[in-house]
Amino acid sequence: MPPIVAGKHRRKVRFPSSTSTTSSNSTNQQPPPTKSTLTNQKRPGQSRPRPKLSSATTGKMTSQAAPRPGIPDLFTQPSAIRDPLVTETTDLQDATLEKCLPFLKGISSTQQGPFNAYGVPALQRDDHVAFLYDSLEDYPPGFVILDASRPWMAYWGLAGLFLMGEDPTRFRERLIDTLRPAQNSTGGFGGGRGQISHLAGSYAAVLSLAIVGGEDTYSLIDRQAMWRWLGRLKQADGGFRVCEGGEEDVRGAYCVMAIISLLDLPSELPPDCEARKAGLNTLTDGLAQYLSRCQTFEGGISGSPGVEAHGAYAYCALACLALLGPPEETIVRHMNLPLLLSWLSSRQYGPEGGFSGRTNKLVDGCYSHWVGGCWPIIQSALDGKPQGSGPPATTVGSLFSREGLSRYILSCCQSPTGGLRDKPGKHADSYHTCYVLAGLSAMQHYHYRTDSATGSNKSWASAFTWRSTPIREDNVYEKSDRLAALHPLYGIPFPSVDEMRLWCEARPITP
Ligand code: FPP
Ligand code: K
Ligand code: ZN
Repeated sequence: MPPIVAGKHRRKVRFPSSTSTTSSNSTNQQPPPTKSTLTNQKRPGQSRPRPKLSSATTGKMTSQAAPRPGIPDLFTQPSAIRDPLVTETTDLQDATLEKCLPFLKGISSTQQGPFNAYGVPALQRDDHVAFLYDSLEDYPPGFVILDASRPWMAYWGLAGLFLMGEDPTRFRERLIDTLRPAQNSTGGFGGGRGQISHLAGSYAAVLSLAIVGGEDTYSLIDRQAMWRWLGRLKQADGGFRVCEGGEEDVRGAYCVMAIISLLDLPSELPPDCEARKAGLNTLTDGLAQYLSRCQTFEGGISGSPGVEAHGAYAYCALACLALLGPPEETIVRHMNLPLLLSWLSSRQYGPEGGFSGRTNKLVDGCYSHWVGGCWPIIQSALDGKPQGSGPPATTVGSLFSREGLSRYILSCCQSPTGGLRDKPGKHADSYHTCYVLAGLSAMQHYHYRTDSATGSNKSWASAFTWRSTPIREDNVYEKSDRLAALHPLYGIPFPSVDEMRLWCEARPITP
């Protein structure tokens, strides 16, 4: 993803009747941390053993000021287990830890409070809401690269605002004006006017339109042309290219399944498409097998067969499998679950509490969604066939530390000028703001499936059985920091999923 920074050029644009409540003007009572020093200023030779974390080393590596009360040592002390080999990777990890520790301890001078009894700072609601509204306004010429990401900018802004309790439907007219010229008569949406259709842009466009909702909005989408275009992206090996002539990867697979299930497009391949010549009949033929080939020796899931496992692709693949059918069938059948659990669990780091995207890389706030979003799907797969209209009577429970991730998000990912970020030292952007908030929301909710689905089309039934309920116990954040819930497979509000689906079901496309 290109970095999207709406920093100093931001315009303060607010709607008059914002529903957000808290204002953030508390003081940081702790003295600023001592200036941090890194043990490894120069990179030692690859073969040199990495210094043990004796208390002296720990003292040098981590700022020595005492943490705020209420924070367990697990989140303020470097991990006891260290790779003994010094490499560029371990240096970067040490430097990242050094940057994060004052934030985890709640003693960085750039953190705003108030801090609660768990030593966790409040969500700076007003600042993040202002940042998101600004992200939907004009950009100066230097941001021209964003012209190819108009549907994404809309999605991140609208989903983020919904999570924060704002009303995204007020953007309905503006969204239609923005997306109408981005749609191509040959099917799908490009990043903006005059750009070829791309699955990522089309996915973001459909999700944004679903969020703002309404008759005019839904009818903007040429569903017949969309279906024909998707047929042209289908490949003989079961996967999808992201655009005509473009690369084939797991993003494509997920975006197509999200689009056809929300828009109730026919599962059959259009009569004239290439994939039919390879013996395929439906858009879903061979897809689960393709995803299965993307699971790597580590247990994670890669963008395409044979490359490195990554959290963002893992989410795409698992959400795609959960759209294809009940996850206790599709995921269990097509993934090695024990190996996947091992890799997914390894994505959460201590003491940071946040997730990394891949082995030997760093925590990043956006993986709160990409990796954090895998967990409810896995949990549901392990809970098995839904039994009633409410949450299952027994559940495997949380398979990761909700507390750790909540701490990382609230302590390390809030930019002092509004918006959320990858990690301390990085700028906020609307991509990270959206996905960090989505991760925090997922921490605050329990997502499960029921035995009844919205709509009548049985081929996508499982996708429409998800519900959510707030988790009330074991929280380290305040009531006022609660966010709205998103559908775990689509990343949009539950009612947006149901309304778009029902509207489309009532207007079937004839193949
Ligand atoms: C690595 O970046 C990132 C990737 C290889 C994947 C990015 C993909 C997404 C964010 C998901 C796209 C999903 C859809 C639905 C279109 P990096 O090397 O900068 O970061 P890292 O060090 O954390 O791996
Ligand atoms: K990253
Ligand atoms: Zn990121």
